[in-house]
Amino acid sequence: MRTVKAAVIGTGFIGPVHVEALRRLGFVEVAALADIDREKVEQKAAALGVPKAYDDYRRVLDDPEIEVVHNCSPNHLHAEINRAILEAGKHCVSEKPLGRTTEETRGLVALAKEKPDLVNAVCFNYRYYPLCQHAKAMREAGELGEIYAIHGRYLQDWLFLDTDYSWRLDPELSGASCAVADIGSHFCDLVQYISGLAITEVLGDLATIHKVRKRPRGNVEAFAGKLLKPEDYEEVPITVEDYANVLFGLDNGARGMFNVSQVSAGRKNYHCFEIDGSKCAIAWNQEEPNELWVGHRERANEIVARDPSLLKEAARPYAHYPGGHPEGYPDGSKNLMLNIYRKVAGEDPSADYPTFEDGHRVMAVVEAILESHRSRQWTKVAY
Ligand code: SOE
Repeated sequence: MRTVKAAVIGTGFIGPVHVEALRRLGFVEVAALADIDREKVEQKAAALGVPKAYDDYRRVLDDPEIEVVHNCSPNHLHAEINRAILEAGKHCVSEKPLGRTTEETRGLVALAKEKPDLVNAVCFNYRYYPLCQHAKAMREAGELGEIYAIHGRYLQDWLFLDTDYSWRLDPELSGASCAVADIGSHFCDLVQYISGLAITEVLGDLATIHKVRKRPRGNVEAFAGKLLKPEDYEEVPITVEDYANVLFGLDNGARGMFNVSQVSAGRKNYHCFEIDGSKCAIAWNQEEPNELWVGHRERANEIVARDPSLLKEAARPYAHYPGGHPEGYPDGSKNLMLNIYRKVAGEDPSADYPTFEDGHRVMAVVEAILESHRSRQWTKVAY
């Protein structure tokens, strides 16, 4: 495989996750990092051993050796930077959400169509856990039967205290939704991908548990988990949700529900789904990702272990170690990056990865949930 050079824009929680995943591929060189804060980007580049540090993302786009640009900036910059990456003739790997509104994401899908030679990808990484791939392969083989219902939850606690603050709570930076867009988006993408179904209508009930939060003076990363002293913060009103319950309908008539929370004490990244089919049910939990539960009525339930020898053929390449040697979050990201870069390197023209179209479709679901909450009515998803 030829060597591909990449740059990562954004050095918060997720930028370094991309750097690590890319390095594990073996044929990708992370040539540059970019962030607006010169001191921070230089420190991160030195710590991660990345040769170039830019304090303006445009310099990445002008750098002729860089073929692929990863957009790990805060949400309000996603659309602008994604557009600029494609217009500069570089492959674009965007963090979710693709943009803050469907107006932005629709425009990006249209631009991507004009650039068929450039990869456009969105990081819905949870698809690429081996047992999620196994679940999808079970559905494709007809082993779930007709899907009746999908349910699940995505719970975290990093916004549990009123002293927890993040740019994700500022609609100017994050968009009109916090928890639904940040983590509900992953749930919706994952269950649609595994089931092969599309969410067509929603009924959302959103809540802002902490209506006033203590914003630290200075910037704080997700999961930073710092406890603050009174002199360190100022009080700010919060308008976006940190909790939501959502009912939904799917295009085969199946029913669904999920809830999301970033204020559930003790839940760190508790992302779970269950899919009920006419032949069996399946359940998976991101915090125990090496087991898939298969539920039966007329015989004993099963646990499928993440052991390559037990996985469906299509899922096997996503498991890199023998059973009993756990794989998790960094490995799912590595699997996603491998698929994207096999396409970039010309090794696999039909590689499976989430595209701008997928990012747009999930944003349409998020917007419908917000509209439903506002109108207190079931709302159709306007793709
Ligand atoms: C913060 O809620 C966050 O980092 C999300 O932004 C990620 O997408 C999710 O994987 C973990 O939690």
